[in-house]
Amino acid sequence: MARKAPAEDPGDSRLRVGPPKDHAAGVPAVTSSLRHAHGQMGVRRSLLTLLNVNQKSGFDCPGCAWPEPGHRHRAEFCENGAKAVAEEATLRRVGPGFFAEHTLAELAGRSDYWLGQQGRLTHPMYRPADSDHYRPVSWDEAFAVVARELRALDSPDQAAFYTSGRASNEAAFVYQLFVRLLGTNNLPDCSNMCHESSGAALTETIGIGKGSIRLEDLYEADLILVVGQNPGTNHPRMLSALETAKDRGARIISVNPLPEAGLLRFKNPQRPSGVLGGGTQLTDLFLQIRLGGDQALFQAFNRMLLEAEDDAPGTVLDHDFITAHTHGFEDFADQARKTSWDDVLEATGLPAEQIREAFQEVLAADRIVVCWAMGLTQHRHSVPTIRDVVNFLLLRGNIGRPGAGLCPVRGHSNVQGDRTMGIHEKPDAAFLDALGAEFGFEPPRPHGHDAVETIRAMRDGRVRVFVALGGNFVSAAPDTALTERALRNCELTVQISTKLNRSHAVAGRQALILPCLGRTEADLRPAGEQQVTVEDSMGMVHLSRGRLTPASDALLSEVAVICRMADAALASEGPPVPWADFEADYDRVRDRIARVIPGFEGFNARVRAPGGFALPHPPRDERRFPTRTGLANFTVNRLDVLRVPPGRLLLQTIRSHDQYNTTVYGLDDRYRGIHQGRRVLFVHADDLAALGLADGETVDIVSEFTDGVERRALAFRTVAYPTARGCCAAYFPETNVLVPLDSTADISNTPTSKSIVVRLEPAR
Ligand SMILES: Nc1nc2c(c(=O)[nH]1)N[C@H]1C(S)=C(S)[C@@H](COP(=O)(O)OP(=O)(O)OC[C@H]3O[C@@H](n4cnc5c(=O)[nH]c(N)nc54)[C@H](O)[C@@H]3O)O[C@H]1N2
Ligand SMILES: Nc1nc2c(c(=O)[nH]1)N[C@H]1C(S)=C(S)[C@@H](COP(=O)(O)OP(=O)(O)OC[C@H]3O[C@@H](n4cnc5c(=O)[nH]c(N)nc54)[C@H](O)[C@@H]3O)O[C@H]1N2
Ligand SMILES: [Mo]
Repeated sequence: MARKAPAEDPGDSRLRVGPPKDHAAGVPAVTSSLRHAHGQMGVRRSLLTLLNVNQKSGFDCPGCAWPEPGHRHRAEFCENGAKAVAEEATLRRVGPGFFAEHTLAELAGRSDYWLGQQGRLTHPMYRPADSDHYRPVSWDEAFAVVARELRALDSPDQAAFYTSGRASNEAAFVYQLFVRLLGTNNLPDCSNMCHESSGAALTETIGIGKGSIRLEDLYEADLILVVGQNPGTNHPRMLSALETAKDRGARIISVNPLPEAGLLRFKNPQRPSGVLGGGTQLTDLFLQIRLGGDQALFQAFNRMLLEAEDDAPGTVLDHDFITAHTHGFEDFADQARKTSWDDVLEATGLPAEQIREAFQEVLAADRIVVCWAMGLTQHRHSVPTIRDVVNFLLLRGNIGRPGAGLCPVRGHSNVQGDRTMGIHEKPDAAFLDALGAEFGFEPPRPHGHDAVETIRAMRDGRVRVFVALGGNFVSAAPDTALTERALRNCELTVQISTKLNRSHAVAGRQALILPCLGRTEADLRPAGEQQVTVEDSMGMVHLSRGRLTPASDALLSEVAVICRMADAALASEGPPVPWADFEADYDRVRDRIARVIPGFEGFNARVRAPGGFALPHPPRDERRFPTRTGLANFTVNRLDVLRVPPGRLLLQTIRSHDQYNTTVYGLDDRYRGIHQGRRVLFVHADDLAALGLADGETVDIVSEFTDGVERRALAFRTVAYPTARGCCAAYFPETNVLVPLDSTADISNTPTSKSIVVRLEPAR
């Protein structure tokens, strides 16, 4: 194995480490977003663009899925939304000349940061079999290649169609329709690596895989638990919502191995006190939990709730709710009473008094909201953990009433909408029935491959064509070396993308880059300007309309790319589908969505109302739980304690403040005190000492998994950092090499990106 660290960003040699910040946002955030925007698009374009983010007639911020408040500020964007917009609206271009200059091998050796900095893709490009360069092609030629390779397969199940969560509802709907007409359910998506555990746990327990609150509920809560989430960086607009909740008297408990700046204190740039004063203290109680300890924490709460009820019958639990709306209470309660305190203390690493202190907050609160993100979903026992969160809320009737409920905070801006549109490798029968009836065909019924299964299938030659609607699969997926081999093993890989990334460089024998319009750009068609729709984290559907001149005349919208690809690939086979009409006028797509997907009746009219419309959510709206039992299900979950052999640490892979998943905007992680570098490993000072290491040393991180394969990430600088003991943290995607493909969450099959057993070795 090469002993040299991978080709890295020039900035790495200038790495500086300072103390972490104790607050988020405020003036530095505003200046930082403007500086970044100016660098990418100049001053005039920056202002025009940023003033249109999330306005009622503007475009949906491509940053995250946090909902827009009803009353919007003139500038309803955050620092990181501004960066996401600047990244797309950049004036830099990657045209045919660029590809003539660079070989694939050369591009594959570049970092995600360097690749992203090259700019927007401008032309469809084709890599002929085994060539070391891409060359320009016409759109028709490109679609002919896709059609030829799909027809050459023995079965449609030898193709897989990935989706990243930025695709609009309209693009997602025509995409899954095409794939199912082709005859497969191989529709892996970024959700498989993200909130799949939430979907799996919620569908089983409450009957719908989505959160049960609206933004207003957060404002009305007495207690908000923010668990396994870093909103200061990843959902900055959530901080304003938490601030409003605080103003109205809410208490906030943060549960996290890291003391994340945004959770501790928030300086709102849109308030005088945020610019001039000390800002708002958000967190009332910080529980610095061990990685993977949350199931134990919620089981402890559940046991204490039952015991408090025993001590004062009729005062703690919501018996009316439990009797009328739930199933399985007795079995659950029997088990919960037996929860072992020793296990709880070991798993959480928290002092018993702190858990009791947190429990007093729980007892004092009538209305409770639990928010979570990747800190809960990317562990082996994520599904049981989220089920225990559901148990916790069910005990006191905290689902389906104002100010209370479940709040899985989604990542990509339309990841929830894509699932609603049928991007799912395990579609439910009712959806397939409706789709088949509308278009006059029998959709395939067997389940398809999720993201992890798709990698296995490509590795083994069972999937030969890989198409991606957005995203950067090779960098987002686990086990980088294996995933690279898998993709290179394909006959054809196709990337529908806005920006250059590693998935264009690590390609199949033949490869296509199909460049498309982004959210910020005007989609002008002969039939008139087209708009798309998206669904936010709380089930609100609204329009998004770009205004900017497209990055190149050669770009097509995602809807157009998919419709033309489908037309070419399906030719005259199967039932007639008016692809050309769909492409010309997205209202025609929405008419079909309205007929296939419940909740979208009258779609075209309702989505044009200001602010859009809310999708139905039976548990939230009417305390109706469409589960197999017809009730909300309590569940019995074995407590899983992650044990780490001596001399080892649990590693979590996280986002810096200067990245959007695999898109690296810059090399700083300001809130954590990191400047001009990314190869850092955050470890508690006492753990460093116990391992015979110190702050500032260079180590290799070696992942230990039962398959005996040695996975190694080279040359990380240790940073003594106040994380929970026994735990460490480093950035994704640099550390994806360490996540074993076979290390996934039970049931959801999500890679365990937040709990990898590692040892550290001084870099040789
Ligand atoms: N600017 C920006 N915004 C983004 C993204 C981005 O990359 N950049 N990505 C988007 C996407 S797709 C997503 S899914 C979201 C991700 O949003 P987050 O989930 O906030 O992202 P991560 O950086 O993975 O952070 C995980 C957080 O959970 C904590 N954590 C890890 N393990 C545990 C655990 O076992 N228990 C507890 N209690 N805490 C734990 C970590 O310390 C960290 O604070 O953000 C979305 N928004
Ligand atoms: N180790 C580790 N791995 C992880 C995670 C982790 O926490 N740790 N998090 C996981 C999570 S939560 C997620 S969601 C996945 C993310 O996985 P992906 O969604 O696959 O990755 P992104 O980095 O968001 O994709 C960025 C690329 O999308 C393309 N793009 C951007 N906008 C558009 C658009 O409007 N249209 C089209 N067609 N393309 C566009 C650009 O070319 C850009 O390079 O990664 C997962 N991987
Ligand atoms: Mo995500």
